[in-house]
Amino acid sequence: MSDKPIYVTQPNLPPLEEFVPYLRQIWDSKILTNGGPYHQQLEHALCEYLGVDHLSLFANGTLALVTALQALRITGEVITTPYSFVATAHALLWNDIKPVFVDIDPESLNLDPAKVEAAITTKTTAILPVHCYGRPCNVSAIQKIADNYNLKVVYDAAHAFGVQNACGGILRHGDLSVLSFHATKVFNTFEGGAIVSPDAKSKQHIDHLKNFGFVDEVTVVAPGINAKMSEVNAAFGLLQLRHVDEALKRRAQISNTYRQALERVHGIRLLSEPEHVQANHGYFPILVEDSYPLARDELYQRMRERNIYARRYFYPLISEFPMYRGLPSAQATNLPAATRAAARVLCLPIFPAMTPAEQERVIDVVRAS
Ligand code: T4K
Repeated sequence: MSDKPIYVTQPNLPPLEEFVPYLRQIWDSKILTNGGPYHQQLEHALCEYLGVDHLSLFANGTLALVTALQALRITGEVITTPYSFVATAHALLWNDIKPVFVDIDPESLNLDPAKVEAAITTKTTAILPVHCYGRPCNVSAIQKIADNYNLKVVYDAAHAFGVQNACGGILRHGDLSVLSFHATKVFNTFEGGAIVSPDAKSKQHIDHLKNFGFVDEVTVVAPGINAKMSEVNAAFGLLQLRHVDEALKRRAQISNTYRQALERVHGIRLLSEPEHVQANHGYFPILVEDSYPLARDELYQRMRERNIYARRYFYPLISEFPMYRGLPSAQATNLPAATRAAARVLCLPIFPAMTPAEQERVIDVVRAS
């Protein structure tokens, strides 16, 4: 096969020469980690860029999720979506919390607020929704339920870097929001993540938790973990931030091109663009409906034969993995919309360096099948 492979994503890498001065600075200072200068600069820069007041950097999004649940002392049962990356529910198991899966809304593919109340029990302490593909959850409906039942809300905002809704940054909702800066994300620090807190006290507690619980040399206030971001990762984040607007612009163009090319393809459903939302176009999901000539897995396979590596995010559902499938809430009959979406979804390649010719190759396969 002569065509170059096209992966679902490709990290946005600024020119290497631009990173060298950062590395030189790290070599000169010999400060490699533990809240060094780049770490502090990146926290400030991200607060400014994202329009939030308090943010704690993490080694990755999963540890940030685990720590967010710890910080709020969440226990018992937590309501969450099965239609996500497995880390969402794993963060609950790592805290000895029982996930209770609730179905998604078939249009937004986010947790369906209308189904949440029926899943609340005396053991429910929180809701863990995901802004899937960076598309905002129905935050007001979720908050209303949380207020009525005195529940915490932790948003898994791993996909939602830079997303704005009508009320501003999407990261301002809930008690805490968690970001991922993994290599595959819109903004990356190789590995990385963050928790967005509403106030300085929460941030301080979270900062203690990510550093073994240390407050000073001799005081440990909690059984914290090591989830700190290193200086190399933080420096790369600062460099990325200089290029992120350009990258977002290019993603928007690619997304528009896909939309125009595919919206009238029989049997292919595109998710509608949410109103009043500034999106980040981190993913381009299509739903391969029964009226399309190929089943979703056949289209996925046909693409692979042409060296195009689209991904089935999110299939299988989290609720189908062995450590979850025994839960009563994991039964497919409880999750019809999620089950349907997982069987039909295909995320097409989208990344800033994608060329028009590469995008044409992807479009051609979808149209010609
Ligand atoms: N919550 C949600 C909703 C999430 O989606 C995620 C992560 C998390 C929480 C946890 O955050 P982190 O702890 O990861 O910070 C990828 C990512 O590893 C994962 O971060 C992400 N979600 C998930 C949706 O996607 P895989 O297993 O699909 O990755 P992989 O290695 O197959 O990469 C996909 C493609 O990206 C490759 O085919 C090629 C390209 N790629 C990947 C890497 C790692 C590159 O070009 N360069 C690279 O370095 O999970």
